[in-house]
Amino acid sequence: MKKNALLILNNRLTQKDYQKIIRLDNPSINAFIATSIETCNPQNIFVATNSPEDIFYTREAAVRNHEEKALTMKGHTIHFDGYHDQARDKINTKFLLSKDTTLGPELNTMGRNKGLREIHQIMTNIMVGHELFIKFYCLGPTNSPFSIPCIQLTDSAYVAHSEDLLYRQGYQEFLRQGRSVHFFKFVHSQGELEKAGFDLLVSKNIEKRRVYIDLQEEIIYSMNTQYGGNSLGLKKLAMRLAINRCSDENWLVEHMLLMGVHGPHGRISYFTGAFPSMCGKTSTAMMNGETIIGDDITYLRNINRKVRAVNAESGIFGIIEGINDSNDPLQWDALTHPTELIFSNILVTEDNTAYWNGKPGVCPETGVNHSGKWFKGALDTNGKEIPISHKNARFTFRLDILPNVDPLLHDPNGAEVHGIIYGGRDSDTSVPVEESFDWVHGIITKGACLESETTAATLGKEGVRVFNPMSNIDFLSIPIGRYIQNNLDFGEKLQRSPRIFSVNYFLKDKNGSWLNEKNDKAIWLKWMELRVNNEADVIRTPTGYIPTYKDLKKLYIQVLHKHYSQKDYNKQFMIRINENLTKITRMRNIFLTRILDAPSIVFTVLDEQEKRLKGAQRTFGEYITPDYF
Ligand code: SPV
Ligand code: MN
Repeated sequence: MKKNALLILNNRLTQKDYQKIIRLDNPSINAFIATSIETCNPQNIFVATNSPEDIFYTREAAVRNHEEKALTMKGHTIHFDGYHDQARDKINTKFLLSKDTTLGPELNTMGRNKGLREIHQIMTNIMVGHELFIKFYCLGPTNSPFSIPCIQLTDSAYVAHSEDLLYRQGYQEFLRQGRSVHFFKFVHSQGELEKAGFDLLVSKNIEKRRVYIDLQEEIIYSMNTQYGGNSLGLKKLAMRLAINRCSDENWLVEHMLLMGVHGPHGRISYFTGAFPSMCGKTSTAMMNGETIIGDDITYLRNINRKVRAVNAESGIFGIIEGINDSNDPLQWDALTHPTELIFSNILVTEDNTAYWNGKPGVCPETGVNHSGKWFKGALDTNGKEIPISHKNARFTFRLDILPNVDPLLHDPNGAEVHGIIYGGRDSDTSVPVEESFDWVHGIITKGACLESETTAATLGKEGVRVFNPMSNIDFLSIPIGRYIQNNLDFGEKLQRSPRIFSVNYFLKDKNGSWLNEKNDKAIWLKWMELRVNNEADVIRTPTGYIPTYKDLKKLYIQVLHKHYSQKDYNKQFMIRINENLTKITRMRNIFLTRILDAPSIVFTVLDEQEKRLKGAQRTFGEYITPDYF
C-alpha cells in the first residue's frame, strides 16, 4: 500500500503539491489522502500549506468556484446553503460502531461495516468535476500539550475558506510532530450542485446527506451538505472525535466559551461557560468590557493540578439573528467594517450589502437570500412565509480582528480557569446566578441537569424542556453516564477546583414577563469574578449560594450605572420550591430511564437537594425570598 499510495499521489498531484505531501514523510497521511482521492475522484487537487499564497488561493477559489460572492464592503462575502440544508442534520449523523461496542441508547449509531459500505458508495466519484482542497490545521494552539493536528479534505472552497478563518494553520505542526503525529481526518464533499441565489452553487442531493463518524480510525465522512455544522470537519465533527479521545486521556472537551472577566485593579479571572445553542453563549463571550478567548469549544486539562483551558478554534461561526449596535456593540462593529468575513444565509440587498433579521435600519422589501430572489411576503413551497434571513444564519470571522480578543488566545499553556458557568433557557425554576456548594454539587445539579426550553423558532411545541447535560448532548461520543463521571473525576485530582455557577438569562414572572434585561449578564459575570476571588458574600439556599442584595446593588451602579431595587432582587432571587422539586423528579426520571450508566452519586446529590428544598418548604412555604435564609 505504501508504494501504491505514493504512486497515486504522484499521478494525481502537481509536482509542487506532491512535494508538500512528501515533506511530511508519513505513510499514514499518504494512505489516507491517496485512498480518498481514488474513491472521490476529483478533477484537480490543491494542497495548502501555511503559506499566505496558499491561504489566498483558497479564498479566491471560493468566489471563482461560485460558492461565495463578494459584497460591496471590502472582504465581505456571502455564501448560501441549500434551502433544506440550514442546520445540523441530527438524524443522518451517526457513529459507526463495531459489534462489540455500545454508546448507550441516546446516541445515534449504526453498524460500522454497513455504514462504511454505504458511505463508500455515496463517495465513489462524488468529486468528479470538482476541485479538491487538502488542508492542514491544528485544533488548540500549536506547539502545545493541547494541539491536535487535523487533515481536511473537501471539494468545497467555502469550507476550506471558513476553516482558514476558524482554525489555526497546522502544516508546521505536522512537521513538528513528525511520524508520531496522532491526527484527525475529515473527508467532505458537497456532492452534486445546483444553482441558488446569484447563481451560487448549493448541494443538490440532500436526501443523500450523511455525516458518519468512525471513532476507530478517527475519520469523519460528510457528504452532500454544505451547512457548517455538518461540513466544517474541525467544528462539531472534530469535537466528537476529541470527546472520545479525551475520555481515555483524562482531560475534557466541552461546548464552552472561554473568557477573561475583568475584576478590580486590572485583575483577570478566566471562566468557561456551557450554554446550548441560542442561549447567549456568544453574546456572553463577547461581553463589553471583558476579553474573549473562545465562544464554542474549549479543551480543559489538569496541568500541575490546576485547570488550564484553550479554545480549540481561533474564529467565530456565530448566529447573526438580532445582532444590533446597542445589545452587541462589539459584534456589530466587527460585522459592519471591512474585514475578511463570510455571511451565510442572510439577505443581500439591491446595493449588495448584508441585511439580517433584527439589523437596525430600514428593512429591505426585496433582495436575494437562501431561498433565491426574495420579496417581503414571499412564501415557500409549503406556504410558509420566508424570513428575511434564516434563524440560523451566521457569520464567520477570525477572533483576532476583535478589539476585545484576550492576549492568551494562542498561548500554548492556555488560561488557568477559575470558574465554570452552566446556563440554559429556563423561564421558571433557577435564579439568575448561583454558585454551587462544591465541584460534585455543581457538576451534577448545574451541569448534568442542564435543560433548555424550546422556542417558537424550533419545530414543535414552545416551552418544552430539553435535557442537555453540559449543553454537550448533541456532540457526545461516549455514553452519557461515563461523560458525567469523567467530569466528576476531573475535579477530584485538582489542587483547588474551579467554582461552578449556573446562570439563567431567561427567567420570567407569573405573567410571562422577563425578569431581567439583556445587559444584566454583565453583573452576573462581575459577581462571579468577585466570588472566585473570595470578595463577595453569599446567602446559602437549598439550591446553592446566591448573591446578597448589597453586592449586586453596588455592581449595578459600577457597571451599568443603574439603580437596582430590592423588589427586583427579591423577584429574581426568590427560591421557587415547587419548580425546583419538579425539576428533581424530572431529572431522576431521566437518569433512571435514559442514562443507563448514570453514576449513583447523581441520585445521592439529587436526594440531598430534594431534602433541603422540602425542609425549606416546611419552614417558609412555596416561594421564598432571600431574606428568609
Ligand atoms: C451550535 O449549534 O452549537 C453551533 C453551530 O455552534 S454548529 O456548527 O452548527 O454546531
Ligand atoms: Mn456550538
